[in-house]
Amino acid sequence: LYCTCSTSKPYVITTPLYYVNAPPHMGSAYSTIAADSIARFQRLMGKKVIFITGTDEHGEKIATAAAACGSSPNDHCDAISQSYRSLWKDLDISYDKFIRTTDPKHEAIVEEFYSKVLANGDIYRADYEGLYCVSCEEYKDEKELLEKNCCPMHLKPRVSRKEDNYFFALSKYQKRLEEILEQNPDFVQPVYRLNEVQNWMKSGLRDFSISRASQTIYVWFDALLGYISALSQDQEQLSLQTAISSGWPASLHLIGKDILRFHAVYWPAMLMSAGLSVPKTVFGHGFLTKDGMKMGKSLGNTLKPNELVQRFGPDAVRYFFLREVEFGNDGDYSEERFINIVNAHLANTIGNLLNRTLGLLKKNCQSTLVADSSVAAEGNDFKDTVEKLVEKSKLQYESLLLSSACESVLEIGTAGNLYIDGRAPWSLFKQGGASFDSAAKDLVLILEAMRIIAVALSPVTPKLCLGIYRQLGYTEEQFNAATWSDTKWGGLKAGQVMAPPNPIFARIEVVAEEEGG
Ligand code: ME8
Repeated sequence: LYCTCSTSKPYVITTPLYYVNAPPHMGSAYSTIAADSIARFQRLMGKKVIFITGTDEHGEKIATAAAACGSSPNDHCDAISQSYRSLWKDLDISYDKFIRTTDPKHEAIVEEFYSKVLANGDIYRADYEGLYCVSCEEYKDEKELLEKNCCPMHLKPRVSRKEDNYFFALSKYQKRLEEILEQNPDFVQPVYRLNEVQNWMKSGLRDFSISRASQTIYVWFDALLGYISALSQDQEQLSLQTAISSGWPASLHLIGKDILRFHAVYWPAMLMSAGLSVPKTVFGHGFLTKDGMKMGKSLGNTLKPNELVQRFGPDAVRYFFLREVEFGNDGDYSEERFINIVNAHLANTIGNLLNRTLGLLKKNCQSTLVADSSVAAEGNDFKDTVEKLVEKSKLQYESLLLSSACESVLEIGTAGNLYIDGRAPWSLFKQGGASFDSAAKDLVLILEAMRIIAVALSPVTPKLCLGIYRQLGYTEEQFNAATWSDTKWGGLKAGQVMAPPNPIFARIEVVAEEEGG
């Protein structure tokens, strides 16, 4: 059942399907930004990528949220779902499919799947009594309780429920799940999340309720299937089979650690029951915190991503969270740190290096390269440094070490700054003769390094990288057609004309607050 993916199979990557109980916050944006950078990297690697995101529109808290703002559930869902789409646009999210779980096509897939699981004898009816957390949409064990019946995640009391339910026979899959985890150490990542799942499984899997006898299908059972129905969305024939032939199983489910067990345990068991392959990898990232508290819709302490984007632009937001948070771990947001990092890395290390190099090129070489970058690099170890760093970043992207990948690419910029400062081409130009010629070659080296940065950092900061490419005399089409093979040294050629200097990334200026203001 475990997929050994062939090269022709698309790389299918998913974000969680977000609840529409409230507009997106920085936590929702974080998962999606990370997924987008991975999708973009895989496209650079030549993969056909299917990047799935969307909204989860069932469940009690959504109905409650709609009622609270006086809208009908449909209008409420339409409006919030749309706010996700528009944030994704503002953040340059290159998704391929946006699935809404209220889509009738999705509902048809859920029915087909349900009947397969039913036919397999994995659904039975029984009474159930327990404590339910509406925010998690999950029954909780006594041992998971804080005092006063509170859910530790949402700090809200759980409600006692007794219902006639349909259950999914999860316990039947204990052994097979253990085998998957053992045989595929990459199935749950990072490794400390795999340990969490294994520990959780040790206490024995309990069957879970998938529907109240009187009601619709349990939100989680329904929502997870969104990943599959997204794949058959545009197919003429709507069925599990078309979804599968369109790319199932997923290569990577990217989720927050809060919903790890649904993805790493419930979901593979459901898939096995229906006779489908399990995903290749489930990656559980950490939480963004603000003042040390998980940022979340239920807690109301959110950072508004659209405000951040408006103030600082998409690249700064994408870069900060991917570079600053070690992918997998929690990370804290502070405005001061945000501004410092973005200024130091994007405005100084990259932007300023490009700008001063283009300034020198304009002044001394009419903005034209004097040599092929491969020729200019002869007998110079700067090229080796760049090649090593870019190779390192590739391996890091492949291993989902996104922060390290950013770091390696930035090191190319740091090496460029060191090189230019050491060589001081501005004085060599003044000396004339052979010194002038070697200074002109130095500029070619730096600009070639900038070209490589533009390709290698494009999964993280696409707009900024397009800006670099343009200044190096390329078109947007050429940028869009770039692949990872373009990180190879030797792209810039003699005679190529660069744009005049024009800062590609404006430093964020901190406006000192007025006394008392
Ligand atoms: O759970 N830091 O939807 P959801 C980082 N509908 N990421 C965070 C975060 C934070 N503070 N808060 C939330 C659901 N997230 C279900 C999913 S999937 C078939 C159904 C991210 O709107 C994180 O990825 O509550 C988390 O898993 C996701 O938002 C949950 O979004």
